Amino acid sequence: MSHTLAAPQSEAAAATLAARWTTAQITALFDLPFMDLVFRAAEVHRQHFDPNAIQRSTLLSIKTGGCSEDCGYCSQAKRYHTGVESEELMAIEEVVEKAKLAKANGASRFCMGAAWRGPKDRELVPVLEMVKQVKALGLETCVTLGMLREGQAAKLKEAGLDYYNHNIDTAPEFYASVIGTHSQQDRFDTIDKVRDAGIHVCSGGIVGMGESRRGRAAMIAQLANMDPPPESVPINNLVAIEGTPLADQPPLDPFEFIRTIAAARITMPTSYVRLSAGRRELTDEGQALAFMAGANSIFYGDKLLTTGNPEVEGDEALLKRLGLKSV
Ligand code: SAM
Ligand code: DTB
Ligand code: SF4
Repeated sequence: MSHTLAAPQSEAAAATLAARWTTAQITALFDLPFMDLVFRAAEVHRQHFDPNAIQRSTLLSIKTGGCSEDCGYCSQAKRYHTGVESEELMAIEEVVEKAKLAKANGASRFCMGAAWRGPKDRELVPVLEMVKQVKALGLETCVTLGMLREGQAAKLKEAGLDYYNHNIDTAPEFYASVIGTHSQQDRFDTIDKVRDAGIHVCSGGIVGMGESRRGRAAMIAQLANMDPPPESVPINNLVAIEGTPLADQPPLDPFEFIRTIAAARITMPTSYVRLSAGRRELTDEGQALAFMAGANSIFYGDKLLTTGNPEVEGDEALLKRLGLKSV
């Protein structure tokens, strides 16, 4: 595997990159008093980033519903009755129009998601064109299409793809209780293909699916121990969707969600940590705490894939109230 994206600049950087986090060490971070944990995360954040800057990506579902997989949280799995209808791949022109709008609203990256187990080669062709045209608008490009076959990552790179999102979703030992139609190893294999093609990796997971604190720590350890860690790490709080097996999952304590963000920040100091799904369920004060704990990117736009996100106007106002600027 080649690691061209984060070639160590010095011996010290090499040592940091090679450092492996154990689940026990990360559990110990989670176990810290909340204020100590957030303070530590904020210190790490300030060493590597401007703490008053937030990166904004806009998401678009380019192919909604009808997915063959059984991910227990997902509204788009065709086997669950969630009310999400299966749609065809969106027309290229429509995608480009949405990307123009996202840019006008202040997004720096445009992320296109498809409810596929993975694209067939012929399905990838129009997506490559979308990537090309969105990139030509001066936006960073990101796609999340599921598992990739040999050669597909190289084609995406050639089209101008900057980031590929592929989450490891949860702790290795918890994975099979949430997803049965593919394994976590399949996810790692796709991440390797993405990295080998020289595309930036966006990988994170979901909390609040009934995993233990140790499970959350184990998921963070898997991400932090990637060599190099993902450049972008989305931390999603489960959006419990009616019709899915996780519909009745009780909500996670928001402080535990923020602890997960802090642990991601401490263990992946140079990665963007994205406060992802579940932001609508946080108060403005909760979001400010998450930014303090090291989150420095958000999904921006009224919709995620099938569920809501905070309204653009509200986000603009919040960023202004907090004196946060855009990257
Ligand atoms: N099908 C592709 C895949 O599975 O990678 C791309 C789309 S999939 C919806 C992208 C990610 O969204 C999932 O890996 C999961 O982390 C997140 N996600 C999906 N449904 C969610 C939910 N209800 N709550 C929180 N995160 C969710
Ligand atoms: C990620 O980690 N979160 C986004 C994006 N990557 C593709 C998706 C969140 C989906 C939330 C549920 C929905 O809207 O369907
Ligand atoms: Fe399909 Fe992705 Fe949803 Fe899993 S998370 S059911 S692979 S769309």
